[in-house]
Amino acid sequence: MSNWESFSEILEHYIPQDYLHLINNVEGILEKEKNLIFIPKGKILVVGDLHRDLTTLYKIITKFFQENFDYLLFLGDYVDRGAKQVEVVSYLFFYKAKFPNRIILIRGNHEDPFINQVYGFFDELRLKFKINYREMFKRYNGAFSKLPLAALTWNRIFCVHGGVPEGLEDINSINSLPTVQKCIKNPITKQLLWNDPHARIKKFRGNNRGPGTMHFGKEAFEDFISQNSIKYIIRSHEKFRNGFKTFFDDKLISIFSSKSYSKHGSAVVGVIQKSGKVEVMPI
Ligand SMILES: [Mn+2]
Repeated sequence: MSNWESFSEILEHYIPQDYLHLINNVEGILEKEKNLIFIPKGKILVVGDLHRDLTTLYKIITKFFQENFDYLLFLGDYVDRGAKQVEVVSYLFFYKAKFPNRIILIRGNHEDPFINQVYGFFDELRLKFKINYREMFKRYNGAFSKLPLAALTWNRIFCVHGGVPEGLEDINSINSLPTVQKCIKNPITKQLLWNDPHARIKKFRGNNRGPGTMHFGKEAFEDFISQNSIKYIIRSHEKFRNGFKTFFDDKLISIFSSKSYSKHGSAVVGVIQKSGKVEVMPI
């Protein structure tokens, strides 16, 4: 059952109050979710960075319904870097409001006003809403600030936008990190959303993405997964040649689901089967 076409028509007639109503609904749902959200047993479709790629999002939603997935997990970075950002967020919020337990949205480093004021979202809101744009910017970022920071599946697959943070031993302590942070300031939260894997380092090293961001190596990764009995980590945040790359004996899978960056870009999704098997496939 896909409401894709019907929602396209509805969205064409949206007025600012309708957008605010949708934001309110989703905020109410997000307020009840934990920072580390648990996904029960089922077939899960995992999506990496979207960055306003509405065409790929359409394919993802179609796949989710046609292939009878139980859960649809998005790893963040919904906005910035081009047009159709409001549309992408509206679709995500529409489905989140409709299927709150099956659609899971976690936070990326672009779901932060400090970043999305500069990389495109603020400008798109200004063009689209003309007078109410400052209010819309505040309200969208208010909802983004309530997004969970990571997800853990029934079979111990840890899903996060960035990666392993230095200074976090027990993943359950993610639930005690401050919630409703408008700008991402907490050092652990920042690293969860910003860190990148690195094949040639052991533990942690500074990352040129900016202050407080790190690269994590194989030892850091293995300590983290063994302490928390994690089988795999699925993350996003970086674009690779074929849309994905694996690290650390294929136990870390990095996926990217946006074709916004180039005409010939590859986008992939991750699939976690009910058997526990993990696959990456083009979308
Ligand atoms: Mn990112």
